[in-house]
Amino acid sequence: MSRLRPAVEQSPHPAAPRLTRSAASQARLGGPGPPKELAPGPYGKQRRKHTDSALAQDLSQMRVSGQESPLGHALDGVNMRHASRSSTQNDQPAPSLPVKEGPRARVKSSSRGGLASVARLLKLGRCKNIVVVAGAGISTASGIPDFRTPGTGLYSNLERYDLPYPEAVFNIDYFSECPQAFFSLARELYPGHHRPNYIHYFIRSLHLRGLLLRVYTQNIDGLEKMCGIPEDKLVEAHGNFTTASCHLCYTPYPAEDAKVAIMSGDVPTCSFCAGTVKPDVVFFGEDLPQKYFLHSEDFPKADLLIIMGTSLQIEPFASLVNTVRASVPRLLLNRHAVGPFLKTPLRRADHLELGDLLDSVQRMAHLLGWSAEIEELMRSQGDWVGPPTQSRAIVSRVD
Ligand code: CNA
Repeated sequence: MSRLRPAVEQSPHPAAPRLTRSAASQARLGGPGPPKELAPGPYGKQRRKHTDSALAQDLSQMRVSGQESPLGHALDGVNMRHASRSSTQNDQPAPSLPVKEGPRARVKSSSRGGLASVARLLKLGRCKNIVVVAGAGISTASGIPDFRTPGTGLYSNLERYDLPYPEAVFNIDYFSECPQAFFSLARELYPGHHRPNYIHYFIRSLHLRGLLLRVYTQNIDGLEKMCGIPEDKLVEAHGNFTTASCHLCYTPYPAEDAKVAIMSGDVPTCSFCAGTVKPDVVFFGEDLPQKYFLHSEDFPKADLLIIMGTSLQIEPFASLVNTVRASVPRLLLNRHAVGPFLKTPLRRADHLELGDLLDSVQRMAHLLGWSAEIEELMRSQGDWVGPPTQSRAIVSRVD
């Protein structure tokens, strides 16, 4: 499978570089499942040591497809294990990653019936194995900014670290040099600061009705778990904060001690090699958690795919949405068209509803007659603070 996504002809932006958390994982996308050497480690995931073999090194390289790695410029002198260099664009200036999202005007949200069509399918009982693919956009209503919406706080907060591009915060070499950028993000995202919102509870509601096959999230904020979606229904593809280990020798480190150090501005260090310890959030070039490989069973089985709040920029996660059967309805709920929804004409079974995600999900719940149940669920966990018409009132923050 190609590591590159096809160029999007109608996009006004330059061809978007694609990032891969683990090219090794992508190579296995759609394959028969996890290879034996990736048996679960002590924390349910394996992190490939970069010295394993030349092949392993090659497969674990971070890719910024079609363009010079921004870090190639930004981190002169740093041993760039992961930086890749395109033979055709070596002299490009260090880019800030362009947003690969289509202009709203080009794709009409109503052109394929969007929410209403999919709600109808659900009501007809046609969708009983729903896979949800989620990104940072589902947590913005909880007060956690995403990366790509301009002018939001998360990236602004990181600006003082002079990151070459937003995702450098997840680059292991950048982390080696400047752990404080990631630790600043970690202080924001450590569970306890934010509460799940209506969108998380909508997903839980799918589960309570026996309709949720699995939710695959790129988020590391833990809000899916916090709203009550059970572990076995959840794949946190980019890891989480519940365990920690040394970024050099992978020696486990007590997660709570790491949290205390990071929250108080200290740098936790490994007692074995003195390397910097980080929470087990997946960085570029690291393998994805073992559970991620459930995708090879789940996606062929899915009878509805709901994609929410993601720019579909990070591989191998982004390509998952192309692995459902062609006849399976895919619903994109996002502010902009992304990924395969940028192509025109859309695939026959594709639906999209563009706009604020919280509003879209509330409307969908209304169409399905689920609003009262979701509100009750939220009330029972102390997360309901306002009527659905006042979208922003649902945002709750506990710190
Ligand atoms: P992203 O690249 O920032 O894209 C988010 C997408 O959601 C964009 O297309 C936005 O237009 C859209 N969006 C944001 N808010 C709304 C809204 N209210 N209504 C509708 N659409 C909205 O984030 P991705 O998840 O695609 O990128 C993957 C990275 C970002 C992951 O690896 C995460 O680890 C990382 N991240 C995680 C968090 C979190 O855990 N909450 C926050 C920020 C970044």
